[in-house]
Amino acid sequence: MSSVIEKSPATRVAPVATLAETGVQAAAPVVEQQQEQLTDGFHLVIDALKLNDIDTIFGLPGIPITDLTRLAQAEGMRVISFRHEQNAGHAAAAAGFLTQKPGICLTVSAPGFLNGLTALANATVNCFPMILISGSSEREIVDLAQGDYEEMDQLNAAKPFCKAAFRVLHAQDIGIGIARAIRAACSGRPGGVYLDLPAKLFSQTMEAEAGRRSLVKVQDPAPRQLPAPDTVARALELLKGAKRPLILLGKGAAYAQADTEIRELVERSGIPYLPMSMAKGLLPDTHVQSAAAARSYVLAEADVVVLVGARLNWLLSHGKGKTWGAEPKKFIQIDISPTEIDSNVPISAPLVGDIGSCVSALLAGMGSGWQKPPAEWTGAIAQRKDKNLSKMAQTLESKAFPMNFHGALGAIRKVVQERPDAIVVNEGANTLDFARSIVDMYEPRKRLDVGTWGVMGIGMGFAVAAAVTTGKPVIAIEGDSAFGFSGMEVETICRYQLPVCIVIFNNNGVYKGTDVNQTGGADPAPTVFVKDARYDLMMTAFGGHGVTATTPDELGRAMREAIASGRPTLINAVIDETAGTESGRITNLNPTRAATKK
Ligand code: FYN
Ligand code: ADP
Repeated sequence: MSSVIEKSPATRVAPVATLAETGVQAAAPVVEQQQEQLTDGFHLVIDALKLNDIDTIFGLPGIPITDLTRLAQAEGMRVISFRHEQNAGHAAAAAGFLTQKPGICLTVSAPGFLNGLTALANATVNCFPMILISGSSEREIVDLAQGDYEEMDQLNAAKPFCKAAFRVLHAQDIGIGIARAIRAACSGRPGGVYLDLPAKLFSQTMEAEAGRRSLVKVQDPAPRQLPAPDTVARALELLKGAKRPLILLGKGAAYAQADTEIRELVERSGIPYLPMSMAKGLLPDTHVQSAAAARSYVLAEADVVVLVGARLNWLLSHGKGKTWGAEPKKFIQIDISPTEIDSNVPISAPLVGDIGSCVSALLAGMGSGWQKPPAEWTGAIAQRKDKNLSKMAQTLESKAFPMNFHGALGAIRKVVQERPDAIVVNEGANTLDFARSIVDMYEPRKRLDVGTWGVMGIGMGFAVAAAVTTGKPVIAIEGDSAFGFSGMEVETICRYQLPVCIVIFNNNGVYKGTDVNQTGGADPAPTVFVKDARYDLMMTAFGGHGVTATTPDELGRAMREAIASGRPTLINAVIDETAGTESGRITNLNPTRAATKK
């Protein structure tokens, strides 16, 4: 164990100075007590994380974990300190998604814990492995409700929003507590885990050797789960008979890091595929079998749909209704969570297991002579794709001034095409929805966005995590409203000098900048912002590079300079304030208002 503390003995060996040196008869040398080596809660937490190859903590110092952050850094861990725990939590979750190791978010008690809870819940919903570790107040006081500093029963508050929640009261249990949290976060369906560490735990000491022995190196935290052979046969039988098959790739397929197997399944079967937003790049979006530009058509017309790490939730209209056409569908579902099967509609051929094992089993069963889908199916898709692609191409050359979404995203699209290794973070309403279909991705796990919940505020946390875990350039494509949720982390990005280029789509409001206060009163409408705000000055305020772009050429140039320099950069992209629709492409989710009173 690297971090051992020496318990200073009651007496110590005094160097015996000679009479000549001191003129005084030297005291008899004291026999040195055996120096007992101790460790403490602080060091045990750090050693347990390091033992499990966790080298980074995303957090925010404060009582009772400030010294833990200092010691962790002193012991060689990377401690990324944020301005708000929600952003640290989002960073931990994104790190989990990118690395398959649980991202660690460390917060203070009560309010800091609560700030981290949104990210913990979002990680759980999105199946990202993350551990929220929070200091907490003393059990004996909390349980008697005697009013401790930041008193809160954090363990029970966390439980509804995570896969598992644990509390450790004794130093000798820290090793097993962290091991349990790691396994809970990574095994099966990944997700968020809460670990509660009361303040008194950190200063508890124990004999160093016993402490070392109490630590647990988690063996195989996410064991492979193989599908039953009969389920593979059933799925292949169904797929063989399909006239209009479709493969639907979800973010679970991206997380699984079974990239080669997934690509082989698509290409060997010849089946068209549709990527959900965070699965983009598993195969390049320009791939001939991509049906992304014919989404409505393939969802409505497919007769057999293979779900690979994708849930039939709201993003897929729950697998029913007009999105899915009139003809009944047959679903094959690959998922590690058995209870996900039949969540919305009956699944004809469930394949329960990890995606790598399931896809490999399908490939083994397909053999080499697999019959490709009928040409009328793939031809019809190509026709619709071409129509949408050419319609889109025209909009991307827009030279409208002020810029509209398409003109700006047309410039970004070219930059990402030049730098397929860059990681794109994307949030907003119109900024999200237009970017999703305009900015092609070419490599797996290069797009991080609002995910299953459509959460605003993931931007800067995800951008920090992407830069810290990969070292690659990060392009954060941000709606001006979305950026507002985590904008203070611009200082964090500058403090760590991260290669993050933030592009803010500044159209002066949540959806657009033209709403007015119906009463004619002095207050602005609830959905508008300060007109022509200079977000770029926020970046220069902290030593980064800030610039305003009013044309696609200016935007493209500034992005290329940012990526080449590796400097934190914020580009304030001025967008026509009349552009955009309420809630982007999910306007339909807004409740319809009765006719307003005259
Ligand atoms: C897609 N499309 C394209 C392309 N890609 N056309 C041309 N070129 C390219 N590259 C077409 C696609 O075929 C569809 O047209 C259309 O563009 C939209 O495609 P998209 O965006 O993939 O699909 P859609 O219908 O929007 O998907 C539904 C959805 C999506 C719910 C999955 O809207 C979504 O993920 N929304 C997330 C919203 C969210 O969380 N927002 C946060 C809000 S918070 P057709 O096939 O002709 O239909 C505050 O507001
Ligand atoms: P999307 O929104 O992109 O469709 P979802 O988040 O809805 O993706 O679905 C992801 C699914 O992937 C979840 O049901 C989850 O259980 C599953 N999943 C995550 N990792 C794996 C894995 N390694 N193997 C199999 N299924 C996985």
